[in-house]
Amino acid sequence: MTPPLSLSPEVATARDEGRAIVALESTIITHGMPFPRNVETARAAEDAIRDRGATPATIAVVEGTLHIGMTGDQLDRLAAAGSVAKLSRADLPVCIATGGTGATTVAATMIAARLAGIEVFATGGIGGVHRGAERSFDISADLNELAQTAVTVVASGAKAILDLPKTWEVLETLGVPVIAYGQDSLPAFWSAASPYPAPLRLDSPEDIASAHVTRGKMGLPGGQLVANPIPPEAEIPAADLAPIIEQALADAETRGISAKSVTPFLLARIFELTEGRSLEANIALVLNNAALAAAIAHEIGAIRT
Ligand code: PSU
Repeated sequence: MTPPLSLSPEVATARDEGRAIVALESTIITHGMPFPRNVETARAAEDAIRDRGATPATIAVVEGTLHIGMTGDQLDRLAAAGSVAKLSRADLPVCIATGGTGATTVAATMIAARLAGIEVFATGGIGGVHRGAERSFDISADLNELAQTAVTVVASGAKAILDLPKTWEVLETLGVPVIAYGQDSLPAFWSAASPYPAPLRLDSPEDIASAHVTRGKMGLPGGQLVANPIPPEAEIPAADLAPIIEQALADAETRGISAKSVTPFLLARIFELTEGRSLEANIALVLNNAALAAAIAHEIGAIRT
């Protein structure tokens, strides 16, 4: 049974020609950034991939069709739509079955990429274990997805609004390779370094591609998380951010924000509290991740041919 996938002409051609393709998610557009910077960033991320000779495939569900690669018009409409569903593993089939429209999270984008035969995906930061998870049990479905879907995800670690040590512990338990790119510590989204040592470190797209292919050959389910630090000129030092994150978390608690709304609320509140600086950093790291993902996709292609 084939799901209702729709490949954009650009992605269909790239697939026919066996060219490198990089998936991009859409929740970052609808729930992660304000309009119009969201759509500008979506286009810039696509261009960062094209500039490196690979093909971008932005993924979203529009009226029941799972799009792998979107037209400029579709991106504009999605970015400007006020309330779009945020689709993770549980919601994706229901949205498709009922003709709905929604943006895909890391988990849902991995599923869609895998269905389309795309092995590399770039985003900003994965979801993870929320602070206070010992009370709320709020753990992103992104973590389980990394354990079961064979896609290499390039992100700047997990978002620093989360409980990072618990997030890394869960990924370790799930057997997900967490690979810092070119440094010994794990990045912390808006900040390049953190006190947490990286379980694995690789210094080249070739090595990351080789690890991806080896994992597949061994028949191991699941993907890899490549934790790519934000470029130094764009980072916000962790010490500057700590009180801001605390403030945003306190505001979320006061307002009773829960479940899927937590991450979008915190990102928007941190944007206000940093007077936009967090958004500039987020954009810089997304573009940097898109570029690295394109290089990894090329190397996977080179190994396979
Ligand atoms: N990267 C960003 N901004 C975002 C996201 C990633 O720079 O908003 C999205 C991804 O779609 C990720 C989601 O899957 O945040 C995590 O949401 P949650 O914590 O509710 O699982």
